[in-house]
Amino acid sequence: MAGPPTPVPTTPGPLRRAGRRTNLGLLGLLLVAGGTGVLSFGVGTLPAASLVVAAHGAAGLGLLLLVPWKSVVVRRSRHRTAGRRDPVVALALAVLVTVTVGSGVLHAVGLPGPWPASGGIAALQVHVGAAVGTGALLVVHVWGSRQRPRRTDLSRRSLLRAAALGLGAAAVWAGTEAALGLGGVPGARRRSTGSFERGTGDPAAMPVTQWIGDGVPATEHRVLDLVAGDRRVSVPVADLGDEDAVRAALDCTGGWFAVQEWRGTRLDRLLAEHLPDLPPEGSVDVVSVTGYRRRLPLRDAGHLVLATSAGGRRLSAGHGAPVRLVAPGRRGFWWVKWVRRVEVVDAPWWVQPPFPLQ
Ligand code: HEM
Ligand SMILES: Nc1nc2c(c(=O)[nH]1)N[C@H]1C(S)=C(S)[C@@H](COP(=O)(O)O)O[C@H]1N2
Ligand SMILES: [Mo]
Repeated sequence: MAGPPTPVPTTPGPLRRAGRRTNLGLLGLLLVAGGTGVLSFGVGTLPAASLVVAAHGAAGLGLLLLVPWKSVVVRRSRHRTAGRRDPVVALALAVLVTVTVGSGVLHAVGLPGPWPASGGIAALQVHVGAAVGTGALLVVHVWGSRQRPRRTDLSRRSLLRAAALGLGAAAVWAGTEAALGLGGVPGARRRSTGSFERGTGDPAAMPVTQWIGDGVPATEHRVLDLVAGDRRVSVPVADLGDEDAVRAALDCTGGWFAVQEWRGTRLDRLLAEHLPDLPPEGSVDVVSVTGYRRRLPLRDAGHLVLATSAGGRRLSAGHGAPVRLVAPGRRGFWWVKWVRRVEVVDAPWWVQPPFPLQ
């Protein structure tokens, strides 16, 4: 594209200051958004979840505040060659950030999908996929940047500016939430984890959800193995009690939740009955007949239920029959379906992949 050099456009007023600080602000918001996004999948209890999800919304929406500045930075960099980034990466990054923010907002407003037109994909699935892509491209885009940390990055002025950006971002988020409420859109009714209610009190109306690619077993297994060291007890599933009931929300990271009355046997009682004198510390591996598994702290056993029914009806195959884990206060991926084995182990619960692999 040869031709006479175009003059560097002049920029009005405050936008003239666009530059390094704009880029640092964007980077900071993207890092906070990515971190709180992942964290939002890990937090299942309400006060904590509200904070994480609010911080996430603020960081994500706060990006919009910097768009006018960033466009000046981009326009200026077209007139330089030194220090220019790969324009293909930069463009792809801009597209991915736009898709990430757009799909996040689509979910929050109340169009969570899954839409038939997209092959049954939900807004949050698009969102997380685009966010992962954003993270990868961000590394490439920032790598080789000539920017090095400067002492002035921690000056009083810079910190004030960062605080102003944080406040502005929080204001955009609060304004958005208020608008959703005033508009009476479906998004106003989402839980503080961001999930929409689907099938409360009516398990049959609850979506059947797999984490990645697990499948509903063709036949029901009949025994549950309880294991600790070299002790192993096989309990017929038909003998499991139903004396323990708990009302709890199954809250899927796919963006929906349902409250049911779950009924079955509390894990601490089951273990005490069949494997007496367990040490108080350690973990339990709850393993599905499909191989899907989660490790939980043994001291939580008093809050965990091996459930055989929901809403007064026997569990359906899709929802985990003959027995599933009910883990109140934890996100859906902890609620292992089709439980075949419960094994007490010494290793701490966090010695496992943070999210299931199947
Ligand atoms: C580059 C990274 C990311 C950006 C810029 C971003 C941005 C956003 C935005 C703008 C929203 C809408 C907030 C609102 O309107 O209140 C949102 C919602 C959401 N995001 Fe992200 N996000 C990112 C990464 C992630 C990741 C990695 C996850 C999960 C692993 C995630 C999970 C969520 C969830 C669950 C919601 C719905 C929250 C709600 O309904 O208020 N995000 N995100
Ligand atoms: N064995 C097994 N258990 C599982 C899953 C899975 O894929 N396999 N998915 C988990 C996830 S992500 C959720 S949200 C809940 C969904 O339960 P439901 O299908 O009964 O609605 O089951 C959890 N238990
Ligand atoms: Mo889920």
